[in-house]
Amino acid sequence: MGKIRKKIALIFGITGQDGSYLSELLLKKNYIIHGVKRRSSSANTERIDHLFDSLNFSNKNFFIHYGDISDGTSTLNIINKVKPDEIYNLAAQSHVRVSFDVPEYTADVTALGALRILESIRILNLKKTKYYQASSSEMYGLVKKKKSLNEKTPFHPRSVYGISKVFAFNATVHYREAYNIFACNGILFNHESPRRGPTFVTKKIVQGLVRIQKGLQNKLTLGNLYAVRDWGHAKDYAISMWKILQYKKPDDWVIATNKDQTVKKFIDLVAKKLNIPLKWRGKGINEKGINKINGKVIVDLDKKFLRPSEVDFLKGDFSKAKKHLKWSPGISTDQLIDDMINEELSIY
Ligand code: NAP
Ligand code: G4F
Repeated sequence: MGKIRKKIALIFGITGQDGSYLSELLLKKNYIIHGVKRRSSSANTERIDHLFDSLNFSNKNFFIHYGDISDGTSTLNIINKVKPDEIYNLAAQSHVRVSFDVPEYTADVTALGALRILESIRILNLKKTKYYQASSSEMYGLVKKKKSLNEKTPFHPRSVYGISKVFAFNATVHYREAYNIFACNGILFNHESPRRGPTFVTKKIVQGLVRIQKGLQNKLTLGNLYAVRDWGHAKDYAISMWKILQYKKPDDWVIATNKDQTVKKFIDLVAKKLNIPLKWRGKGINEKGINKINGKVIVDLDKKFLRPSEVDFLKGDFSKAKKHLKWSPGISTDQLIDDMINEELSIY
């Protein structure tokens, strides 16, 4: 009997939160993984260092290539060299607030980066290569009614990040329709983990409150406390990415938990778990979180963390994925917060 050929996956954005969980999942599923990493002056592989020999850039089933999706030639060359069965495009300038500061760069990477990969698949005539696009609930932007959003809800992006993701979403649909490429969008709602970047709100809150509890920081300064988000665990969401590419036909899928919380509620939950006695006082930009026992300000607000236009409400209806992909979130918000807190506590 001949050996079964291992599937080959190429991951753009392998050094990010999702790239690391997806890599772990695919290695368990016996894939050969190729990942693309940008050159940086300091280490940017800490989320995947446990998966390979970082000096030699490889292990048996795991290979890292230098590349950048703002560079079409290198993107095409890597895809041509690897000829993957599956491409996961997780690479992006992924911070919404930062996209207000660097709009042109965000569009180049987040919008045109996806186009460069899709064009490479088309030019190289890779008929069997499947493509996953990391689309985002940020594309919904301004929603008319505060109800669960699904694959049919129209997009009204509120940032250049959101606009760029809408471009990449549409490019993915277009390459599927025009060139018959197995190209799919996962419309993922917010997902977090201990590996979340430190400037995203959940990680900032957990890190800040743990440090306050340990006496290492006095207060946490934030922006809009009343934005509503649907927060899942990145580990669960990596499973959905793989399932999307295994489905019998290419399609677009909402991945979410269908639960919603405000930023303020998230702070309350973390504070409670850390036994920090928190009460709220004041209104608007002067609202403050205060330690009930000693009266010290633990949380305050600064306009610099507000956005010129905000996405007020995000909650996702994942019933299509549940029905056809048999995907549901396995990790609750409560467990997500425990996971993030435990990781943070283990540092000190
Ligand atoms: P992340 O932690 O910020 O990771 C982004 C990845 O993209 C990193 O590996 C980063 O490399 C890489 N990257 C950035 N610019 C690049 C470029 N020019 N060329 C090649 N690689 C580049 O984001 P994440 O949370 O894992 O999210 C993964 C993807 O899903 C992103 O596209 C994001 O926009 C999208 N998304 C995320 C969420 C969420 O809630 N997490 C929800 C919906 C969609 P460095 O490590 O060098 O920075
Ligand atoms: O954690 P955030 O920065 O995530 P945001 O903007 O929802 O974007 C994340 O989720 C998207 C999916 O919907 C992804 F596509 C995107 O790549 C990223 O992963 O902010 C969440 C909310 C916002 O409403 C923000 O205004 O928290 C509010 N917030 C309040 N204070 C803050 C802060 N956000 C950040 N980053 N920092 C603050 O101090």
